[in-house]
Amino acid sequence: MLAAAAAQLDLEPLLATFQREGWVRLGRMLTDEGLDALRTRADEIMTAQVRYPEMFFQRDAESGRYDDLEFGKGWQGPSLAYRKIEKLELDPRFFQWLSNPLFGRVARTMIADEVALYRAVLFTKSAAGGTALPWHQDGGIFWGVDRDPTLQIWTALDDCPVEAGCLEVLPRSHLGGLATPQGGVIPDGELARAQAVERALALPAVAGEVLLIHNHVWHRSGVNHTGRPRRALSVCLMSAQTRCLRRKRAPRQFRTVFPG
Ligand SMILES: O=C(O)CCC(=O)C(=O)O
Repeated sequence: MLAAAAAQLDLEPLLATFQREGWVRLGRMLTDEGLDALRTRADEIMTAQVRYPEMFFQRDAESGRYDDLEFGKGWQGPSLAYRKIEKLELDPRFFQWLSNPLFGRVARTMIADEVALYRAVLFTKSAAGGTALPWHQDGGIFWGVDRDPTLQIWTALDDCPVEAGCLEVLPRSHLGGLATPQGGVIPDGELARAQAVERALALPAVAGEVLLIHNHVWHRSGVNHTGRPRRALSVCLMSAQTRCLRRKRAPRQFRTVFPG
């Protein structure tokens, strides 16, 4: 699935840009065959032709508004209108992609020799539009771990121009740490102070393109106006030493993706 160019990629300047800006493009790294395999599997998972009972599903809000999302419903029957599917690592094809040697090289250079998976999520916006995702950071108390992960590797499974609801970031915002101890959605007051809307940088991507996104960089995505699906896989990697702080249920065990 991995493009031959991946082996030649000089990571040093790219990772320096990532540390400075909070994001960087690695280029088109998923082959056409890989794209086909992952798109087909994404549809099979959403339409229940392939089932993993432990996967987490969340459907789009009919209105396209994040505030109208219904939480705690999970699987609601076959549909291409799911906005978020978690635990993609359960699927061998998705696992093959997220454990590819390029991601291993990036993660080992940036994090540690032994690397575990926090989450592998499919963010989809259906041809009908999907749901807007507000400005947020991926970390904080809400994530329930003893240290904040910093590396998310995002792969476009479809062309993702501005009108499809591409990712948008506020460059360098990761340098300020978390906006709130809880993490997650950024409060309006912080957004206004940082002039986030005025300074937002759109990151349109072509299918197969890979971006690194720092967990703390403020990011968001809009609704999809293209009439075609817009799907992307986001993989969060971290040190295998990371421990779950959850108390209400048994602590999560994180799967090692790149052994030491
Ligand atoms: O692809 C998207 O719309 C959202 C991605 C995202 O928030 C993430 O990767 O953390």
